[in-house]
Parts: sequence; C-alpha cells; structure tokens
Amino acid sequence: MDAFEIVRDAADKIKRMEVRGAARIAKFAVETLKRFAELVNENFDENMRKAAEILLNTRPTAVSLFNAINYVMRYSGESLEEKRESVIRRAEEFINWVDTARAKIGEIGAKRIKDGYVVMTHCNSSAALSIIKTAFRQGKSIEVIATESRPRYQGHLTVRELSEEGIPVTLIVDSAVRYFMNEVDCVVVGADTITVNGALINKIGTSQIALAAKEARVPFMVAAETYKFSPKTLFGELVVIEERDPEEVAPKEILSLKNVKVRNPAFDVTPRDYIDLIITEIGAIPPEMAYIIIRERLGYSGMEYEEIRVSAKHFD
Ligand code: 5GP
Ligand code: RI2
Repeated sequence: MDAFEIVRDAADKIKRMEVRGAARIAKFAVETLKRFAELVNENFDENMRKAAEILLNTRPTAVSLFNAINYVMRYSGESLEEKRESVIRRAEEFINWVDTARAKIGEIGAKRIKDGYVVMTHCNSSAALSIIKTAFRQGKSIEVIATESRPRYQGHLTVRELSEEGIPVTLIVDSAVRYFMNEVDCVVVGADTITVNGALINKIGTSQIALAAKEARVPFMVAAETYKFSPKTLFGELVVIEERDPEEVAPKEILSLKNVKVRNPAFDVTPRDYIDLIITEIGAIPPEMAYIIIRERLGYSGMEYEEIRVSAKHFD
C-alpha cells in the first residue's frame, strides 16, 4: 500500500467506527502518522500536513483526535531524517501517554469504588473500565450495570470485556437507567471531550444518566485523560456534536415515511453541575479545574493555538 492509501484506509476505519473510542482513535491516528512518516521521502512537511488533515476530518467530536494529531505535528528538525525521527519520537511519546494515563486513572479512580459497590457505566470507555477492573483486581466485590448504548450497542463490548475479567454485570436498555438508579452506588463514564467550563461531551444518553444520578444522590464520576480536554473551547469554540446516518437508528421503511424525520446525534453535553469528579492521570479534579488543565497541562496559550493548528475543514 502506498503511504496515502494507508492514511485513507485508517481514516475510513475511524469513520465507520471499526476503530472507535476516544482514546483508541487518537492512538490509531498517531500510529498511522508514524507509519506515514516512515514512508514519506519528499515534501515532508506538506505531506505530513495532508495526512494529518485526512485523519482529523473523520470524527468531529472527540478532542483526543485533535490533541493527538497536534502533538505529533509539533515535530521539529531541519533535515528530512531529523523531521522523520522527531515525528516517530513524538508519536511514541503520545502512545505511551495513552497507555500510562489509562493505568493511572484506574489506580486513582479505584479508590472511590468500595467493596460491595454497584457501579453503573455507559457505552464502552477504556478509561472508565480501567477504574472498574482495577477495583475488582484489588479484591473488591463489585457488580456493574451496563447500558446497551444504542444505536451502536457498545454496551455489548462492555459486558463481554467485564465477563472475561470475571466481573458480574447486568445489561440494561438505555431507558431503564432511572429504574435501576436506586440500586447504584456510583456512576463511572468516559469522555470524548471536556470543555473549558467543565462540561462533559460523551456518548448520547450520558446526560440523562447524570440527571438521574443527581436526583438520586448517586455520585457521577468521569474518567478522562488530560488529552480529552479541549483547547478549542478556551478560544470560544463550541464542540461539534457528530450526527450520524439515520440508517443506524431506524429501518428503511421508517425512514421513507412521509413527515418523519429521524435524527442520530452520537454525543450529548452534561453540564458540570452534574459531575462530582473527573478522574485524570494527574489526579481527581473538580470539573471547575478544566481551565487549568488546558492552560498548564496541555500548554495552550492564545499565540500558540493558531500556529500549531491543523485545519479541520469539514467541521470548522
Ligand atoms: P445544556 O445545553 O444542557 O443546557 O448545558 C450545557 C452546558 O455545557 C452549559 O453549561 C454550556 O455552557 C456547557 N458547554 C460548554 N461547551 C459546550 C459546547 O461546546 N456545546 C454545548 N452545547 N454546551 C457546552
Ligand atoms: P475511551 C466513545 O465514543 C464513548 O463515547 C466513550 O465514552 C468515549 O468514546 C471514551 O472512550 P465512540 O467512539 O477513550 O464509541 O475512554 O463514539 O475508551
């Protein structure tokens, strides 16, 4: 396969959700840029930029993809070989960030899960499951309630994963969340993006769960690596919520009915008031601290922002 074919093939896998999950798509995009850099021998800067844009224009909501690509695109060097090496080094650094952050989040978050807890989770988040698995491996007897997460049923992935680990898990339909909330000790979900004012953008249905949890006084925790915080929102942009094909939601005979519109947003916004804690790899923080993470951990200031930014033309 030629270098751009590899990139286009990877972008297609992300779009079709063959590769999915905010952390996984970020890591996969970075692995792809690394492979691309290993193969490119001319017009290095221009070709890297084109490859980065193809990967960026796949799924608009998870800022992990933007942060990952921008991390690699801050490569340095004068000669082709220096630049290539810099891309490879930065890609490896980011991949290491993904893996170590997930483990650290597991360690920190597990302290909030006590023996005998029933934990509710939504969709399939590697960071949220890291917390649940770590608590279980520490010998705590826990049970999980997992929503099926229509329309893509990522809940099926979650119950498989937990079953393999030996963790008892109950699968429920998304609309049964309120019904089960009284049995739940805490909710743990992942994140696609955290905004500068501490709002959570995550799989559609998350905000309803947060609302039900708040009403029942059940702690609602978010597992989010620091690369899930959005620098764009510091500069006033709103997060673009991906709306996917209605065919994922309803059969053709429904879609073809007169006067019927079918909509399929993939994510929703949970305001910070519903969030008790965000578990990051550098500590458990209140949502109000999102600004500090973007400024100090991700190192974004107004000047830098425009400079390093790879344009995302399809959803800007
Ligand atoms: P709601 O839409 O549920 O009333 O509130 C959403 C909350 O998330 C508000 O506090 C809003 O300021 C905050 N927020 C931060 N960034 C975004 C964004 O990109 N989109 C939306 N819809 N809300 C955001
Ligand atoms: P991790 C997923 O998005 C879900 O919304 C999940 O909560 C989030 O990414 C984070 O997953 P999708 O790709 O990064 O299934 O924690 O649409 O694995």
